[in-house]
Amino acid sequence: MANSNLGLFFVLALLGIVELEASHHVYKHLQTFQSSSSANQPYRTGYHFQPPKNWINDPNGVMIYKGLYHFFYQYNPKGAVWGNIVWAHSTSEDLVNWTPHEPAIYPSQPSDINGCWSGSATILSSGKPAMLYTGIDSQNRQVQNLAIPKNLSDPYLTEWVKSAKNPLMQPTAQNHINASSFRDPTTAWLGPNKEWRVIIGSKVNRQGLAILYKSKNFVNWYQSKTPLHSADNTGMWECPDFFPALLHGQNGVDTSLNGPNVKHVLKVSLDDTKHDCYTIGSYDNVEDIYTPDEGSVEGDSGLRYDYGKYYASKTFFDNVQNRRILTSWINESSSVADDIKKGWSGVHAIPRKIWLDESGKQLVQWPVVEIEKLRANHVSLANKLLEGGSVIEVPGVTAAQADVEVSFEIKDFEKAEVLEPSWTNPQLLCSRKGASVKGSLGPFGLLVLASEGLKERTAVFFRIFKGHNKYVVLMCSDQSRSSLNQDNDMTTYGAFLDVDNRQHKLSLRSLIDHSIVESFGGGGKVCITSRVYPTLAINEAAHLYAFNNGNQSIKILELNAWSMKTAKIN
Ligand code: DQQ
Repeated sequence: MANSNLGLFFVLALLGIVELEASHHVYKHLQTFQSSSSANQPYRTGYHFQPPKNWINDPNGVMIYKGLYHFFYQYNPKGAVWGNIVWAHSTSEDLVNWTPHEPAIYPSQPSDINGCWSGSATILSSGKPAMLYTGIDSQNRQVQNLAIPKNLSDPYLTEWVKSAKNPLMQPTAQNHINASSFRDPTTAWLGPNKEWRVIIGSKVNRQGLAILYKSKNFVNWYQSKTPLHSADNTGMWECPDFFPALLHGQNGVDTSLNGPNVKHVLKVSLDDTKHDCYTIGSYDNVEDIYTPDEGSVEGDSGLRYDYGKYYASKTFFDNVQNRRILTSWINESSSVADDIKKGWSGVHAIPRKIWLDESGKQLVQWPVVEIEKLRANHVSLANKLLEGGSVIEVPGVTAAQADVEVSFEIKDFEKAEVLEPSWTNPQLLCSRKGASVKGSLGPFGLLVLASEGLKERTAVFFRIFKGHNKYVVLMCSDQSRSSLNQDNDMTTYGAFLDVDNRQHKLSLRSLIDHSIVESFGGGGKVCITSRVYPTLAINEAAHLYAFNNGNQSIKILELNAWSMKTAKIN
């Protein structure tokens, strides 16, 4: 951006930050501001989903139709900050390469004239897809609308027709629904009485709510007397997602399935903290009540899909490959000034297969297998001892765009540091004990997007502690030295990883893509995604290392790394 533009930006930004509305910062004057974005774009990704320019947020209406994956998403066609929201649309045969289409749903009627916000796809019994989405109506109220494809024989579904009956659900004086907290309908499911059910995110004071509506024909909806679920002191629930998961195995199932071998998952995106949290429980489809299992923690201290940056996610059932797939928006960690300068903001995570762990107590996630077709230049290491204090380079891959899988062997568990009883917050523990803080068993792991000499590096690592009556594994992603540009949010992320210590083995996979690092610990039991903006470690100047900063040796049992080819995205 030219200097005069930058000056203008700061003046506008000062005047323009008007309020925090519906979870997104509103920079009114920047919503239609198109800078002549620079040609030097070290932070654009090679295989993560993003459009050529502008702002994106939540995935919407994800589904498979006639063998094609459809991906819609919140998009500002006019600028690099949130605003002017439409549903942009891309399709794919493999979840890796994406073809763009014209926006599918955009403001055009009184019930969505001020914005087409998030929503979901439901495949009706006839096989016909239907989109329920939130419209911001002419009075700025949040209401729920329906759109269906114009031409079902077109696999690309490029044209969508809105129901003449919109809005189908709206706040009224009778239902007392708050018109600015009523949004993001889920995929609907069929109950035993053949009525459709859908939930909408809401809140009453600080109580988060999943308001339940029912319908026989998908057009006339009535509100159920009680919400499907609510939880005190959790704030607004955005983008809820409610789906069944099999007790055993990795297959996904249709959203309407219920029965003895099934648990239910309720995910809510907490507006207050911008975290996607979930509980696992049971769904009584006669009373229409969801009850989290005993011991399930609600709200921000509960389980999260991802302990880094990962918000407004949505799953869908892929009935061709019998799997449930999770998609999500990954926001920037850079300043708004830098977003304006580069002309875009936001990427989407690599779609993940998601299933219930054998314990039934948490979900497991793994990048869809299709992403592996981008792998090239395989390099590997085996049985390599990482002595305390050592750093070894993994040469031969394009470290700015790579996929790395490593498994470590840990001996001498009894040498682990003692976990103080007050160390209950893993993120805090990771930031106190970052990668450069020496330990006993760890920190050990990977240094990604690292510059030669390690002035810049993002450290993804483990530390093992001796807890009260078991060993505790901490997984961290330390961004504190990820960039020399201090304008970025460099928060360190962390989570405890529930693994069977007796195995003495720990695995880590990181998908590295210029400004995003998605890491999967313990085979996908803990995921941490971070956005980083190195100034030195860019493109060919990026390096990849394995490290151990504990005083005990750790063995790399196996390390496999690949350069990742660039996908054809939009
Ligand atoms: N984003 C949408 C809302 C949703 C929020 C607006 C979550 O529908 O609640 O762009 O990021």
